[in-house]
Amino acid sequence: MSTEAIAHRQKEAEMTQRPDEWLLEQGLEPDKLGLRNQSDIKINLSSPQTADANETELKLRPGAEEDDPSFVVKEERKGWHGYVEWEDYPEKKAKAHKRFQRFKFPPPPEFQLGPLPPTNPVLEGVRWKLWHKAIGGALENVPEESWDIVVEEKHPGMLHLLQFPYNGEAPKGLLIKDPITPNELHFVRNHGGIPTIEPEAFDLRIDGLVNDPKRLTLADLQNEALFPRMEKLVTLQCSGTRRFEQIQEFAGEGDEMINAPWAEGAISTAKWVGVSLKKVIKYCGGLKDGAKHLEFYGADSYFKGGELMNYVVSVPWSKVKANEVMLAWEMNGKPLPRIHGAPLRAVVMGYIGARSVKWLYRVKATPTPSRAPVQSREYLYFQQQYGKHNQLPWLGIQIQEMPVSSAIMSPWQKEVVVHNGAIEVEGKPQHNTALPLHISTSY
Ligand SMILES: Nc1nc2c(c(=O)[nH]1)N[C@H]1C(S)=C(S)[C@@H](COP(=O)(O)O)O[C@H]1N2
Ligand SMILES: [Mo]
Repeated sequence: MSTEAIAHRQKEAEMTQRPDEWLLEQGLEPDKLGLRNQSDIKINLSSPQTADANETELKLRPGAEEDDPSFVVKEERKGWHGYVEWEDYPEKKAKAHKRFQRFKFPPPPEFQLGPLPPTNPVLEGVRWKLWHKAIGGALENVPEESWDIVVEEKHPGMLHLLQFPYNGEAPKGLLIKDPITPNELHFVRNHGGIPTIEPEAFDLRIDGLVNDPKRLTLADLQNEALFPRMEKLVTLQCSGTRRFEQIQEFAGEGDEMINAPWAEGAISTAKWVGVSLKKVIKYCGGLKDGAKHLEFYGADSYFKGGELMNYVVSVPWSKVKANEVMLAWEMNGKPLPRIHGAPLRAVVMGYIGARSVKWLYRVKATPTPSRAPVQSREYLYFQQQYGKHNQLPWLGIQIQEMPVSSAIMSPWQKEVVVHNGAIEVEGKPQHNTALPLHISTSY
């Protein structure tokens, strides 16, 4: 070999550049770009599902206190599977907190920094699963049982963003097919497991500042001699919808909650049948002086900051008075699916989805908005000036109404369109409208 050829070979061997280097430098493959870490923070990008892929087993904290074996989480009502009452029993909440403190849980996923895994379910929810295992008893098998219900009740084409608690949306093509979203394709946003409540065993408790507190069975609510039937076409929108875009476009500035990376699909329309909550309150003798809000209690168990609770939020009486809050048991002509809140849920028209409480078992009239974390510490608007790290819950405004969101659903993001002078563009239902945006436009 000539010296020239040898030198050439050596030079070739020195080429350590990755072949797609120029694509990366030009930002053409942003998801492969990685992270320029100029801090002391150790960031694990290899496992976006948990910060450490090996930490999927339940581990005791070193020096953990002895467990109290007499504390077993039980279901207290026959025919109510997966329902544990927390709000009535502060001592029980305290015991759950103590048990919870014995364990060391893996840190939250870092998917906002690393690429999302190309899997369906996208994220597994390892921490939520471990929280259930740690508390045990009636909640131990809830993650597996809830996933079985997803498989049974949802369309096989769903995009599972988070396996547990289950969060899923329909792919764009299926979502815009019909103005009314079929039940199997309606998006799902859960904060915990899915309770299964037998309709015959169910009752709704109405208490707090009402003149005549009552428990109403499903048959009572469905009795047209007591309450006129209400039927409404309502578009539900989760306030987290399009979070993924927000993360991509405004990294570090916006909503990077360790939750479902929603695309445009956390919005769906259904025909709901039920009764107006206003009539139910009237049937309970109306509100007492000073009552201004209605607190809604969901039967699922929600883990937040090392505490266990039921899913609780509130809406103002003015919203109820306008007949814009329905207690619904039917969805698109079928009994409410378990995953959408059977046997009874709230449907709050024109508010963020979070107020439409599923597995609704209690309505309590109160003087103030709910202090529960989902109402008072989450779903808040902040003035931009506060800056992300100065946002204290009491500086926020609780989100009820939410601006309209509309999106082009076809063509897709960054898709190249070859056309003959006219581009076909399709849209999706807007909040509060029943009809999809379906436009054809030319340039
Ligand atoms: N009990 C209960 N109700 C709930 C939730 C929940 O986690 N638990 N999630 C809320 C949120 S954030 C939304 S967006 C809607 C979603 O309703 P869907 O799953 O029927 O689409 O339910 C709301 N009601
Ligand atoms: Mo939501």
